Amino acid sequence: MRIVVLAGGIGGARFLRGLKRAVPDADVTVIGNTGDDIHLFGLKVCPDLDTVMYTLGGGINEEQGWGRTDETFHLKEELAAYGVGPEWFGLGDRDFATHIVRTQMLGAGYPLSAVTEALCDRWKPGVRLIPMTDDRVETHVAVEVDGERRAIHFQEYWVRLRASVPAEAVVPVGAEQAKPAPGVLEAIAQADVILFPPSNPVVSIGTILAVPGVREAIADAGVPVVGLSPIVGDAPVRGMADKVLAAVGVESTAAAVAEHYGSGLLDGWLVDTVDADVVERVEADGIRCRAVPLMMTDVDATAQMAREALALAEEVR
Ligand code: GDP
Ligand code: FO1
Ligand code: CA
Repeated sequence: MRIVVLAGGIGGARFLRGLKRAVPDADVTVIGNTGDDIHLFGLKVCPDLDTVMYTLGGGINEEQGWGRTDETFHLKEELAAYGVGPEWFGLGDRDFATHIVRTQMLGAGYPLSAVTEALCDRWKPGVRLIPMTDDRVETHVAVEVDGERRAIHFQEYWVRLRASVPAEAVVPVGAEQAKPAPGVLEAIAQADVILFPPSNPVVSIGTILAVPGVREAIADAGVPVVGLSPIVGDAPVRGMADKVLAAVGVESTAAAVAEHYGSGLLDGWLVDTVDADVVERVEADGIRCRAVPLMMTDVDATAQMAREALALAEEVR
């Protein structure tokens, strides 16, 4: 079975670990969000791609959900001693190596998709991980600071400000001109099923869908498209998805997120059992909906979520 998954960072990566446990023989292609990417210290950092790669490859810091296990921060401290920041972004020594290799290969002319493949040669995530695009896309967030509206990098909003001010708009800068990376549209066209893991609907999956051709390819693939809600009990399970959902005028409920994707894109939607009351509303919108446990407490529980998603896909096929 060929499965295509659109993934952000933690939510996408943890779901993929469960999916691999549930269907070890499946041929899984992951289309990764690159809107969170940031250039720091002359290096290109791709948080969501790395989170997927490290999580599936066994190198992730489990508690944190991003960055490397067994990490140290000597390089960051040395840079800080020179007054070189930003001090608010925690790049560890082990993680730095990934960004150095990536930046070196990009400098030598390799596209990000080829670089990602090379990095995965080491980590062996057991899926084919493709960035959504080889072109530069950077999510910016419009905020009001001291009565003035300005756009800041998504990482500055998320990490430095901890989403503490309202996001007035979320813009994937460069997306309109971006082309899907090689293999993205092909994987979608050849998929047997397409899954939206419980990733951020705006800054993870929304950004991938903003790359011209991707949304259309999914809608035209003629195979079941099934999503899992990242919103449980009217709040994100972790992170600040509610802040960026508000920026696009979507309330933080499992039903509203399904409606935001819409029946033109989604065939099936899983909500958590605590949100069972919204099943009828989602189905009235033309999206088949089931309420099942959606907390990724461990890999077995997550594998069960993946099985439920695939079962729903068969129901709507
Ligand atoms: P990020 O790029 O690291 O923010 O990760 P993603 O975009 O892939 O996923 C973030 C989303 O995952 C958040 O909106 C969370 O609500 C959601 N999430 C995290 N853990 C769980 C979980 O156990 N269950 C569900 N349903 N959602 C989760
Ligand atoms: N998240 C933080 O909250 N603080 C950090 O200092 C931080 C550093 C960092 C370094 C590399 C990396 O791949 C991810 C990192 N993240 C950090 C996570 C990341 O900022 C966000 O969680 C995602 O981009 C949101 O999807
Ligand atoms: Ca992300």
